Formats: sequence, structure tokens, C-alpha cells
Amino acid sequence: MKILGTAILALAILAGCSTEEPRTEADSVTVREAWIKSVDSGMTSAFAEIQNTGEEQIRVVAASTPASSMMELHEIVASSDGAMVMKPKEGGFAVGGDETKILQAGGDHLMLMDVTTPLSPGTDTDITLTFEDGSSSTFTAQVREFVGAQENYGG
Ligand SMILES: [Cu+2]
Repeated sequence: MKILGTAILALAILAGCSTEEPRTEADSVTVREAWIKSVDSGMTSAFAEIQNTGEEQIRVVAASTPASSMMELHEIVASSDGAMVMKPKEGGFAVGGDETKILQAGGDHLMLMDVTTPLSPGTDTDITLTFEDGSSSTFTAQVREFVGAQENYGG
């Protein structure tokens, strides 16, 4: 048992000294300016700046928050009758190496589909983004009052 313990310790030291740590997509991501439109229930949108500090493209494939039972990644497109509607973005949000993707009103955004806890201005809540490689990153988003353009929900 003594010998086995020593072997495991040696392996642990070797692993710790490695300079080739596998880098996940989450390791490359910094999220800034995250906020959510205040709402008591139903649907609302969240926005943020997703910076990719790595050289490889990353891709956000899912999002979640304790404040909503379901979350989607949305884009805004023109429907057949010319109205701007939002819908789930196929393939999620790709962010190129050394690029920043800005999620903002009128463009790509995170959608809370079923708010279960009232989101009041001045409070904040966590949002977790999951990336294509399975890694994830959690950040805090401020809840703010927003009286700008309201998106239509298509479908
Ligand atoms: Cu939406």
C-alpha cells in the first residue's frame, strides 16, 4: 500500500508540472456587460459581450439560469411578411478566435422562455453558457429596466 501511494503521488506531481493542460472553450471565454430585461414572469431577453481570448473559434450551444425553466439562443430574422421575428439560432453562437460577440437588443440574444422567479431591477442572477466541447462558464447578469423596442416572437 505504501508503494502504491508513492506512485500515485508521483503521478500527481507529474500532472501538475505539465505545461500542456488541455484548454477548454470555457477557458477562452470572458463575459462582460451581462444584463437581463426585468420581468415578473413569462419570457425575457438577456444580453452580454462574449469575448473569445483564444485563437480557436468557440461556439455557445446552450444556456441556462436558475430564474427560468428553459433558455434558448435566439436570432432576429425577417419573416415572409417582412416583420422582424426571433427564433432559435441554428448551431448556436459562434465566436471566432480573438473576437467578441455582442448580444444586444435587436440582434442575437439569450432568451429566458419561462421565468419562474420575478426578475426585479437592481437584482442579479446567474447565467451558465455551455460550449460545443461540453465545457461551461457561469457569470452574473444584472436585471435592468428596459423600455426599448420589444421583439416579436415568431412561431
Ligand atoms: Cu428571443
